[in-house]
Amino acid sequence: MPLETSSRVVQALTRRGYNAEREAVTLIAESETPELALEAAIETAPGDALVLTADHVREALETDPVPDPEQIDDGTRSPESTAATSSATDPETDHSGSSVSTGATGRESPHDTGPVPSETEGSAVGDRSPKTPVVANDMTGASTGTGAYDEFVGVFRDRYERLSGQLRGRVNHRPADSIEAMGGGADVETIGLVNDIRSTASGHWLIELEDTTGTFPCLVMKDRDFADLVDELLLDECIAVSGTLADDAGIVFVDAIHFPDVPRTYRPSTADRHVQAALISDVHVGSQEFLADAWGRFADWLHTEEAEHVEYLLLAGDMVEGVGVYPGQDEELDIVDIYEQYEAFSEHLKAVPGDMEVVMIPGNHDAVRLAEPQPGFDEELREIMSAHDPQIVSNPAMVNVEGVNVLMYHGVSLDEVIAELPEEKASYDEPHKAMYQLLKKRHVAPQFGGKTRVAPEERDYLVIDEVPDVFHTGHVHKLGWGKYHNVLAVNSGCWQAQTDFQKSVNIDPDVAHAPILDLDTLDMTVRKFT
Ligand code: D5M
Ligand code: FE
Ligand code: ZN
Repeated sequence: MPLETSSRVVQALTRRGYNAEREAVTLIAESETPELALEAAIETAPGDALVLTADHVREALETDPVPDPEQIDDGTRSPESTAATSSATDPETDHSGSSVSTGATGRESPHDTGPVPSETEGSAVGDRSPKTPVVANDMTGASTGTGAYDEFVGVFRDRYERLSGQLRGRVNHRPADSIEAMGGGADVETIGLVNDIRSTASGHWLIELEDTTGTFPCLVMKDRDFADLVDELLLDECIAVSGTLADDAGIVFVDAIHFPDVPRTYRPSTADRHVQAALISDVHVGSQEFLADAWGRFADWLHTEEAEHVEYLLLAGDMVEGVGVYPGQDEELDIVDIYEQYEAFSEHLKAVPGDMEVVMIPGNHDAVRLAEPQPGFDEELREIMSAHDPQIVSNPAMVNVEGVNVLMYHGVSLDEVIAELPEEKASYDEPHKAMYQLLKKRHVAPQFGGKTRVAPEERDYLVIDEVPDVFHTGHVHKLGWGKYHNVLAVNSGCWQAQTDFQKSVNIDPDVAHAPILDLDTLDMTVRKFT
């Protein structure tokens, strides 16, 4: 099988039991003889390596007769270059639900859009030939947590180790228990999880950072130009500070705050053919408010020629309304039995063309444990939804679609980010901005113990190890998208009209929109099926 595309390289590596850094994949795919480069890189990697790194590949390419990929300038992307890609725009570009109220808009898309007449139903279009997406970070079937206290300690240790690892290249970390010994006036850099944030009597900010050795207090003076970053902080996220130790060596005066973040020069990978994915969430079948007609129009449209390139359907949770999710929910249920809800959902899914690849993760209304990471659906539910042979994976999961890494996460923590941060940094009207915060913190649910329930596992599956090319969430039932450091963040609205409950808490959902993503350009078009 030729390995000229990133997705094929990923597939070939996965078959051999390797995860790979994205840069490693790119280096292999762009080398003149990818098959040889792949073999050589595997030879170079230590026998017990689980992850093939870019360094392994470079070493292999240097020692092997395979040409150095940097010598091959075929005009395509080169991982070392920091120049903007053709589709890169400002580091942050935003769109939210209100901008599509008159029908669909696209970033640069000329498409005319709107409801599609249903007489097109069933009309055959050109063959789709999607490849099975490769999923990393799926913890389905791998749950080991029992909820014991020491497991929580372990998962936080893992969070700290992995996120501090992302910051270590930028700061020279001094462990909390050895800072004092540096003596007053010393320059200090340290990395920790935010343990406490307090304002002092004079309006400054006292941030307590915790690492594996202890805690240390850090003071951000209110008049510093970066003081507003304190508004962005959530408890338990991992940050670094640099500053000066006070004369008594008891506190660090902060000069800069660093987040793990996404590099500004990040260059997303793209598909090497024109192919599209529909990014959907929050279908809520079983609710009286489920918009069956709109879903039908969407499914019909997928059968039309216009949609022939839409080969993937990514569903980011809340397939069904569930039972007992909030008080009084039974009053609004159309289907009261959870299994019957999934049977009905499966019928609606059957309306989607059978030659599309479907990937789904659970949400908080689905019949899996509420605590995150949530494993993919159990056998009984898989059986019910088997018609499309969907890939059913955990929440969150990193799904590689045609070489594009899509981080799928249902989005319960967005409620928390929106509640905690100032309006301009995260709001229900601009849910993608809340997503930017998660990318910046490199964690899908930073704050522990609030709205988001977290189950302790051997590792913190909620850490964003690898920068995704696309970040796809739902949950807040609002449409919004934009780019953060070239990563496309999409929150995909819902297929459920406003419930009485939502009315009571003032949630005005964006319904029946289908964000359609061009995997070759990462441009997006939103289609409306109301
Ligand atoms: O969530 C849809 C939206 O409604 C999401 O932003 C959370 C919000 N929601 C849901 N339940 C509650 C409660 N009990 N209090 C406050 N806000 C809530 P979904 O997951 O579809 O229910
Ligand atoms: Fe929902
Ligand atoms: Zn939800």
